[in-house]
Amino acid sequence: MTKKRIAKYDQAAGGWGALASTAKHLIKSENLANNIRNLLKTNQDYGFDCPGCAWGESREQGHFKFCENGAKAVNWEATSKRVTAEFFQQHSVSQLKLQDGYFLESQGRLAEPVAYNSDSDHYESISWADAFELIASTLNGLASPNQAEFYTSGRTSNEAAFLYQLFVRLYGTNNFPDCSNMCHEATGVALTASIGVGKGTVTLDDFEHADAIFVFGQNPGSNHPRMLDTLHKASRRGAQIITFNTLKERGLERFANPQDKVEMVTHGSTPISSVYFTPKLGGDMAAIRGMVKAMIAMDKDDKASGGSGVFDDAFTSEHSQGIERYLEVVENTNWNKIIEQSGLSQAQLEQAAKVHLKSERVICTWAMGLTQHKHSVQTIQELVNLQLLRGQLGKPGAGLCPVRGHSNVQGDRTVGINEKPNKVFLASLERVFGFSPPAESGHNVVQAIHAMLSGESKVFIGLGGNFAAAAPDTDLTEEALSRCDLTVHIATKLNRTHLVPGKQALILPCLGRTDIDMQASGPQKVTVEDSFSMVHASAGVVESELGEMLSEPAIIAGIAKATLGEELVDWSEMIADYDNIRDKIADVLPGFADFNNKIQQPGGFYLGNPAARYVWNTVSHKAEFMTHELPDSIVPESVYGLTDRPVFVLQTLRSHDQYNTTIYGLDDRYRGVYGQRRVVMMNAEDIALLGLAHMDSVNINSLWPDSKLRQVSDFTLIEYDIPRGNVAAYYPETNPLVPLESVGDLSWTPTSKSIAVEIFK
Ligand SMILES: Nc1nc2c(c(=O)[nH]1)N[C@H]1C(S)=C(S)[C@@H](COP(=O)(O)OP(=O)(O)OC[C@H]3O[C@@H](n4cnc5c(=O)[nH]c(N)nc54)[C@H](O)[C@@H]3O)O[C@H]1N2
Ligand SMILES: Nc1nc2c(c(=O)[nH]1)N[C@H]1C(S)=C(S)[C@@H](COP(=O)(O)OP(=O)(O)OC[C@H]3O[C@@H](n4cnc5c(=O)[nH]c(N)nc54)[C@H](O)[C@@H]3O)O[C@H]1N2
Ligand SMILES: [Mo]
Repeated sequence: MTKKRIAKYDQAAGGWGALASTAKHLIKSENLANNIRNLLKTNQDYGFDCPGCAWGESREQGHFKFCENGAKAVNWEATSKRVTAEFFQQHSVSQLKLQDGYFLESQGRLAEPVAYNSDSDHYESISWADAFELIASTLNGLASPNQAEFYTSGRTSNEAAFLYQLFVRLYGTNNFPDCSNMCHEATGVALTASIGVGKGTVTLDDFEHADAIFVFGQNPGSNHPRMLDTLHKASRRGAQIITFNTLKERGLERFANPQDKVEMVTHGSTPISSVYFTPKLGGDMAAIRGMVKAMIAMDKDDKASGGSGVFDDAFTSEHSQGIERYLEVVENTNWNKIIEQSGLSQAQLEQAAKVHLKSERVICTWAMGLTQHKHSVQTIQELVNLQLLRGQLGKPGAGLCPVRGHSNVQGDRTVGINEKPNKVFLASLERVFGFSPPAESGHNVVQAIHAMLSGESKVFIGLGGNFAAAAPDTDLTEEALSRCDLTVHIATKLNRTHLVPGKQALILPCLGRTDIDMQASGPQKVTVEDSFSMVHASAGVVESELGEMLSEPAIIAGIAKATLGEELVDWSEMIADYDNIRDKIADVLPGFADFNNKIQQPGGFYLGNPAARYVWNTVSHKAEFMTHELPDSIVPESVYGLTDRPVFVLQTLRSHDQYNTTIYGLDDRYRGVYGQRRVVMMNAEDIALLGLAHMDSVNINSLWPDSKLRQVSDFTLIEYDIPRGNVAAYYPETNPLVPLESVGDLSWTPTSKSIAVEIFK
C-alpha cells in the first residue's frame, strides 16, 4: 500500500505509468505465469472477453487488447489463493464484518459452498445437493413467488442469464432487480421513448468517421481505458473531441497510448479534448438546451440571410415528430436559468453549438455523469433532441453512444433480465417452452429493498455482484437483507453482502470469465454483448485449482432442477453443452438465428439496431422529440430548509484503483490521491467559505426530508478543481449517504451523482 498523500498529477494519462502499474499489479498477483497467459488471451479471438468494461474490440490484428485496468480485473480473478470452509471456521461473520472490502476480496477465490449457522455465527461447509435442496424447499414454501428477489450483476454471461430468467419465470415472478437499475436504466427508458430502442446506435467503426465526438459525464481514462485508444486515433486524424465533465479528468485532457511505439519512445502524448467544459453536477440538460438555443438563433440568422438554416429539416420532417413544441419550449427557457443551472456561460455554449454545426458527423457518448441524477431521463432525451435536430442518427460516423458499465450488462437485458419484460419476449418464451410466464412487472433494485424491509419479500438470490455495498442507503439495504428468511450469493469472491446473512444464508462459489469451464461435452464457451451490440464468444484459458466451484449455468440448473423438476426443461441437457442453451436463445430471440454458427466467426456478430436504419419502434413510428422543462433545482428545494449550513451537491464516483465495489488499491493516480479513499474533493473558495482548511478531517451528512441520520465521518477534505457548490467522493464508502427514496424520474435509479449534503468538522 502506498503512503497517504495528495500530489497533483500533471503528466498525460496512459503511457509508461500505465505499463508500470500493470506490471506492479501482475507481480503482486502471486500467479504470474498464469496471469501473463491470461492477459495475452484477453479480448482475442478464441480467448475470453475482458471482465473489465463493455467497450468493443477493434479488429486490428497484432495488438494486445487489454488495458491497465482490464489487467487488474483479470489478475484479481486469477489469484491462486482460496477461501475454504476452514477459513470460515477461523473467522466468525461478526469478525469479518469489521474488515473492509479490500481485505475480504484479497482472501482469494471462494472455493466451496458454505451455509450460515446463526447459532455459531460461522459459515460452515454444505454439499451442493443440500444447498440446492435448501433453496428449493424455501422457494416452494413461500406463499407467492413474488416473495423472492432474483438479483443479477452484469458480468453474468448470456447463457447464465438466459437460464436464470427462464428458471425464475417458470417459478413465477418477474422480480429481477439488477445492476442496470443503478447504472444505465435512465438511458434505456429515455431512448426507448425517443427512438424506440434502449441501446446505442453506433458501432466502433463509426468513431473512425465522426467529425466531432461529444463526451458527456464519463471518465474513460479509468473506466473505459480502451475507449481512450479510440479517442486518441480520432484526435490524431483531426476529429474534434468536446468534453463535458464536472471534473478535469486527466485521461480526457492528454493521453499517451501504450500501444503507440513512437509516443512511448519519445515520451510524447496526444491532447484528447479540443474543448473541455466543466458544467455543474446535473447541469448537462441546461447545457444542451443552451446549445440548442444558440443554434436556433443561428438558424434564424442564416435563413434571414438567404441560407437554408442550420438544422436538418429534411431529416426532421421525414423521421421525427414533435419538433415545433420542443423548439418553442427551448425558446421560452431563458438564458439566466441555463447559465445558472449549467454553470457555463452563454459564450461557451455558443462555442459548443458551433463545433456541432461545423461537423457533418457527430457522435455523443455518455455514462454515469448523465444517468445517476433525478432528471436523467429528461437529460438524455434532450441530447437525443440535439442529435435529431441535426439529423445525426442513422448515418455512418454519427449517433448515440451510451457507454455501458459491466462487460455483459447489455447482453443480460437482451436475453431477458428485465423486471418489466416486453410482451413479445414473453410470448416467445411461452411458444418455445410451453408455459405462460408472469406478465405483471416485478421489482427493480429500490423496490426490492422496500419489499425486503417491509417483510413482503423473504428470499434474496444474487447472481454475482455486491448488493449491500452497491445499493443506496447502506444501513437500510443491510437491514433489508438481514430480514430475509434466506439469502443466497453466487460469487467468485467474498464481499460485504455475504456478511449480512438472512436467517439462513448460502455462499455458492462459481467460475469466472478466465477459468476453463468443463462440462459433460467438454470445455464450454459463453457469449457476451458489448456497448455496440456485438455478440461474441468468450472462453477461459487457464487451468487452475477450481476446488468445488461450479459454473454459473450449472448452479442455476442445480437450483432449477431441485425447485421445479425437469418436466418442462431438461436442465441437465442444457448445461451438458451450452450450445443447447444457445439453440433455445436462438428460438426465443429473433436476432439470434443460427447463433451457434455465428459465434464461430472471430469478433462475433452484430445484433443490429433499428434506429440506426431509420426504423423507429415508437408509438408514432417516428423519432420523438421528448420535451421537458428544465428542473427547478438539482436537489429537492426542501432540503435547503433543513440546515443553516451551506448545502453542497455531492457526486459519488470511482477511483482509478477499483472495479465498482471491488477495491484493488488505495490510489487514484490521475486525480493525485494516494494511499487513501476517504477523501472529499472541494473547491478552494468553498473550503474558505466554510472556515475549513485543506486536509481537515470532516463529517458529511446528507439532507433529505425524513428524520433518518445519514452520515459518514473521518473524511479528509481536499482542495480540488471542481465547480463551486459541488463536491465529489468515492463510491461505495459514501453509499450510506444516498437516500433510498432519492431516485431518478421514471428510471428509479439512485441519484448517486447528486446528493444534497452538508460538510462540517
Ligand atoms: N476500472 C474500472 N472500470 C469500470 C468500472 C470500475 O469501477 N472500474 N465500472 C464499470 C461500470 S459498472 C460502469 S457503469 C462504468 C462507469 O463509468 P463512469 O461513468 O466513467 O464512472 P464514474 O466514476 O461514476 O464517473 C462519472 C464521471 O462523470 C463525471 N460526472 C459526474 N456527474 C456529472 C454531471 O452531472 N455532469 C457531467 N458532465 N459530468 C459528471 C464525473 O466527474 C466522472 O468523470 O465503468 C465501468 N468500467
Ligand atoms: N453511490 C454509488 N453507488 C453505485 C454507483 C455509483 O456510481 N455510486 N454505481 C452503480 C453501478 S453503475 C453499478 S453497475 C452497481 C454495481 O453493482 P454490482 O454489480 O452489484 O457490484 P460489483 O462491485 O460489480 O460486484 C462485485 C462482486 O461480484 C462478484 N463477481 C465478480 N465476478 C463474478 C463472476 O464472474 N460471477 C459471479 N457470480 N460473481 C462475480 C464478486 O464476488 C465481487 O465481490 O453499483 C451501483 N452503485
Ligand atoms: Mo454500472
